[in-house]
Amino acid sequence: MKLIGMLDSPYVRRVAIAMKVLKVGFVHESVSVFSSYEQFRQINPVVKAPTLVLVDGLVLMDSSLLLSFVDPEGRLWPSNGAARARAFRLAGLALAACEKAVQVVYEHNLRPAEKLHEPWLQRVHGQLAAAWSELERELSRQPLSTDEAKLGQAEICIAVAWSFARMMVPALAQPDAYPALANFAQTLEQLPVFVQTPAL
Ligand SMILES: N[C@@H](CCC(=O)N[C@@H](CS)C(=O)NCC(=O)O)C(=O)O
Repeated sequence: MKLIGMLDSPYVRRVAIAMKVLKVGFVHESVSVFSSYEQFRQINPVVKAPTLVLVDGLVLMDSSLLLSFVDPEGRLWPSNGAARARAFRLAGLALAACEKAVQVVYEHNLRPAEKLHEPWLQRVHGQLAAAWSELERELSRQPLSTDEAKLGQAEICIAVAWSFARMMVPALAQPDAYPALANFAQTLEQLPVFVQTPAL
């Protein structure tokens, strides 16, 4: 299997880290959806990262679907009802944060400055702040394990989302405002699987 996309994408990085945790073998090809658009288009005409090319050549996309495909038993999710619901909630919040941070980056990098739509940007900033606040409250109330042996999709998503936002939109991810979240992500970033799968 080939995982296509750059690790500066939180979606690509979450899949790469999860596949390593799951010990699913893959080859990573770091192709950009922007600077290597044409090369990416040859692999997947929809140009979405991450893309997973299966051994028979079938092309899959969307990080959550890729992870469902490579982990049909859901080994990176708790099986117990309440713990499972909480993990889904946390991963959902982290994925929403990824989406909102990406939207801010696109708004600034892809749109001419005079065409920035301030009301939309303010709405996205508010949504991103809400996702961080919810995560901060959850992690303060009930901390998550930082043990590499117990890493699940929620833990991976949260750390990857925070690190992406710190890298791309640091003003919108201030550690002082979300200390539990920042500490959690910083701790996970020191685990070997995270260090071996750097965002850049
Ligand atoms: N929901 C998708 C989002 C993937 C996504 O938006 N990836 C970005 C890179 S971070 C991308 O492909 N951007 C190019 C585009 O949308 O045109 C997932 O989970 O994989």
